[in-house]
Amino acid sequence: MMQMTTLTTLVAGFAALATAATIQISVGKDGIVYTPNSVTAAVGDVIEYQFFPPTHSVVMADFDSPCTPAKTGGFFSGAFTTSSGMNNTVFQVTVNSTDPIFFYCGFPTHCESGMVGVINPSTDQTLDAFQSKASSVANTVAPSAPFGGQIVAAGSSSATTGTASPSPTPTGNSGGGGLYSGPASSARALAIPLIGAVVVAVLMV
Ligand SMILES: *[C@@H]1O[C@H](CO)[C@@H](O)[C@H](O)[C@H]1NC(C)=O
Ligand SMILES: *[C@@H]1O[C@H](CO)[C@@H](O)[C@H](O)[C@H]1NC(C)=O
Ligand SMILES: [Cu+2]
Repeated sequence: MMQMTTLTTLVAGFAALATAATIQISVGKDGIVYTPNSVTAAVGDVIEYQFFPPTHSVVMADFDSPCTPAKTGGFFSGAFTTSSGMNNTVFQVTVNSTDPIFFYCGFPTHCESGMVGVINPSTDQTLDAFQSKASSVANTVAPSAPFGGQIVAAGSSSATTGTASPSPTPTGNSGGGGLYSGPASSARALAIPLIGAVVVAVLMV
């Protein structure tokens, strides 16, 4: 009994360790945009927003209402004003489901001009549709204070393995459908033989 519990805990522990990934998104590094602006993430993964000059933020929105905070839940980084290079603090959000999560910059006019992004787009809820709807919004609205994530020192990832994706670049065309899934999938690929090895090792005892 005891051994079984230990085995289960071990396997679960290794699975969590090997699969949690940190996915980095640059905010304003390449102009008034997020880079990449479309990512795929698993439950438990951490999205890390890295801020560049001058002033930007990230707010979660509902698909139907771009440039306005989500009605329930969500997150807001607060406005980051960076003097030069990458800000020394980052905003981290944990992904709790694989449903699409849309976000935008809360700085006036940025959302309307296309500074939007998505985590796990679906065939019904695409970045193109969200962006196009955002372009006709009259006023970007930002919450008053940060919530829904953590502001931490850059480089101090709170993800278990911190499998940081090095300068992720969007794949596919600029149509907005490009998905990024680099280190997250390689971490997952690693997890399978790792778990297998643990099971074999325990069974042999
Ligand atoms: C990072 O952002 C914070 C919040 O806006 C700001 O106070 C700080 O000066 C920025 N750091 C740099 C190096 O610009
Ligand atoms: C995930 O859950 C945590 C804890 O409840 C919450 O702070 C965070 O905002 C959630 N993430 C998203 C993307 O809603
Ligand atoms: Cu912005």
